[in-house]
Amino acid sequence: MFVAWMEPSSTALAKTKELIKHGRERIEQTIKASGSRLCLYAERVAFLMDRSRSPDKSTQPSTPTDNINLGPSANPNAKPTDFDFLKVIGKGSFGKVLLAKRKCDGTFYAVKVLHKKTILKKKEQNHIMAERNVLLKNVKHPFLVGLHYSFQTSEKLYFVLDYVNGGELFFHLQRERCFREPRARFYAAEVASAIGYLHSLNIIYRDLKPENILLDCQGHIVLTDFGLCKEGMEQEETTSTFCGTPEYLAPEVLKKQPYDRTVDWWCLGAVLYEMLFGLPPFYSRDVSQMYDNILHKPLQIQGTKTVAACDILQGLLHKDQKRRLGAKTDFLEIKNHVFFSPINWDDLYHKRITPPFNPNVAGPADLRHFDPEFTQEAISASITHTPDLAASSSSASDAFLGFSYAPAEEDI
Ligand code: ISQ
Repeated sequence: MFVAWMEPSSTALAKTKELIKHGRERIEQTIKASGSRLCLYAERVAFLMDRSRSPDKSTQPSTPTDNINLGPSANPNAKPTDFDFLKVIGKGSFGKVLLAKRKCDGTFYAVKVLHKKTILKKKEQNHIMAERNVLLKNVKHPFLVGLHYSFQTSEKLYFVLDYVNGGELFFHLQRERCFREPRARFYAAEVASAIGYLHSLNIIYRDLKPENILLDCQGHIVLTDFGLCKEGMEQEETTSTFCGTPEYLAPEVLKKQPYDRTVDWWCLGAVLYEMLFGLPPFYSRDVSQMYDNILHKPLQIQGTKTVAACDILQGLLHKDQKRRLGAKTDFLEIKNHVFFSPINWDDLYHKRITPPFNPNVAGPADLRHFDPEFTQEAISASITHTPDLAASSSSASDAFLGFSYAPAEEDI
């Protein structure tokens, strides 16, 4: 059964304009978030030489920090110089994610680099080492980014993760404006499966956001950036200082009220809504208006969508967390909702359902969704001999000498 809704043409025009505008804003946000600061090699050399002449604060020996327990993933033999660091592919308040190529075998990884100082300063040590920390638990799920191993220097923690190369889900969404229900259902089911698994380990994802939802080379969902330092951020992330995409924030998070696992079902609702309509729920160009909408505006569901889709969106995007879908039996309620009745959850988990879209990458090492100019430069420059100006192995600045473009030194 379908709920039909015809748009008057002027409204449709206005909506299209808004979609284009939102798309542009999203691209700008993505560029900002990826923060790829590309430094010309010559500039880099000049900078390093200049620095060696007039030492400033950045050349002072850093205060060594105690070892942090990285749990079972810790690899005591690994070090930053094992990698060529190629590009910043993600940024957060605690550090960065870099595309890196392991020198010994040429494998690409996404290496998450966290500053111990920042973590300690933000009184997050307990959180990073907390027993509930995802990276210290044996977290393994087909739709969560895989952690290969971790290591540390006196200043930084490094987490060696799968490099996922099918592109951001929302990059593909932007190109197509919105997805039909079967495609949106497939992605939402894989996201829900991952969230359900995290909840089974008592982990709340909390701030699922568009840039954390990637596609692998086959077109399956991969969630990144879950679990690190989620707790304890409330004090800093006020509505005015929050840095990132605020669209998916649940009302209770915005109000800084206690939240529970239902916060993730709100986010799932937001993802599903955006896939079906091309804009986040409660969207406004004016951020404070959007906050107000999230807190007070009833959910509007327009267009031709099935009753099942409308119902699950109303359930997931319930402002009252106690009445939200998932509040009683968590993932089971989501799984059993009629919207997901075409999904065989066992087949889904085992990746026996062919993804509705193939990102068209040849394999895990295919960097198609990667700036081709950079890739070419990196390959040709990597075989060129360059003088070693590196200061120390922990700074790992030697890792990118020899590349025409490199991430800024403080990134690695
Ligand atoms: C893996 N591949 C691509 C991007 C990523 C961003 C964050 C964490 C892991 C990632």
